[in-house]
Amino acid sequence: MQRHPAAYPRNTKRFAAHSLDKADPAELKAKASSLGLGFDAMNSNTFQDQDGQPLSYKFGSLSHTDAGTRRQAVEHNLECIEIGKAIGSRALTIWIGDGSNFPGQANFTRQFERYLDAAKAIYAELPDDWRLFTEHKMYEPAFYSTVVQDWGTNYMIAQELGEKAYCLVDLGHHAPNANIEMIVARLIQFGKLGGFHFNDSKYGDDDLDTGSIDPYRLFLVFNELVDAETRKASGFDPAHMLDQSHNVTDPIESLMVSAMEVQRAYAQALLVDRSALDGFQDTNDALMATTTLKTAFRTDVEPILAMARLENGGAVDPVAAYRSAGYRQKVAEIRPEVSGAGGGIV
Ligand SMILES: [Mn+2]
Repeated sequence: MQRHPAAYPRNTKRFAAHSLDKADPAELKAKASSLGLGFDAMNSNTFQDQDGQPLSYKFGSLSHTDAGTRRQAVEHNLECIEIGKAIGSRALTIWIGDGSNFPGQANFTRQFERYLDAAKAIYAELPDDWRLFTEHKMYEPAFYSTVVQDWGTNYMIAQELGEKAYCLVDLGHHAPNANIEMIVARLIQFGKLGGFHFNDSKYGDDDLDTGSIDPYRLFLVFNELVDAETRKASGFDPAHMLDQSHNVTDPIESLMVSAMEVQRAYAQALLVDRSALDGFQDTNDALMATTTLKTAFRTDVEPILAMARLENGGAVDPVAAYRSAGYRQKVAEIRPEVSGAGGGIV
């Protein structure tokens, strides 16, 4: 499935744009504006070969051993920036599938040096008011080693590139049981948290719907975000996006439910009694500290969320409203059928 990371709307409705769409940017921007929509981060794609592409990314893109292939990948990212400028985007997200599948296949150091050189060439062309997000991922499609495999390497990249470079955290791109909320805290502490690709996972990078497996982990991530927001952590301005694979559901319905799960986690995190938590932490009362978090997590905030939707002109029950509107059936009649094949890995 080709996945299109979609922005989680905060105050304005913004969506991540996938660069493969070569629709006329001006037309796209005008249509989106007429609907009150905007575009968030551009996502480059050098992890799949495109039709008519001269050089293959089979053995890498930005870190490829061949300078011409690296240049092609850099040019693609620069084109994403140009399209992004035309549609009002102000961020570029780079995720590469580069790595190796056998011990000895690649020299770790030289491969990362090539990546950094290519990333610097992209960064040099980044407009002043843009941000560059790099996304780490533990494995897949490179199953032995991945160039940007974890938040440590991601942080090194952001440090090497400069102040407009930030780390993107995709919840699915970690080892099972990794303490993602702590990674989030670290990146906030050092001013390098760029934002999120929200999703959930049972085994690996499953890209299941946000909050569908472990809503408590999502809450714990938001607990760190609210903590940073509350103490006005410097440079804290994360982008919120959903990056999921919808295989058995209507993607629009899944995105609605996932957006609500993100809002639920945020609302619950806002309910944490932070001064009480601080006190329990300072006095090493582990039981009461964790109970303070659980108390907020167990609070049913659904009535608050439903009222917030209503007051914002939305539906109390978005999925029910969407289904009764018959939108899916209507557009299915006028839009051409497209193949679901493609095997996108993000
Ligand atoms: Mn992602």
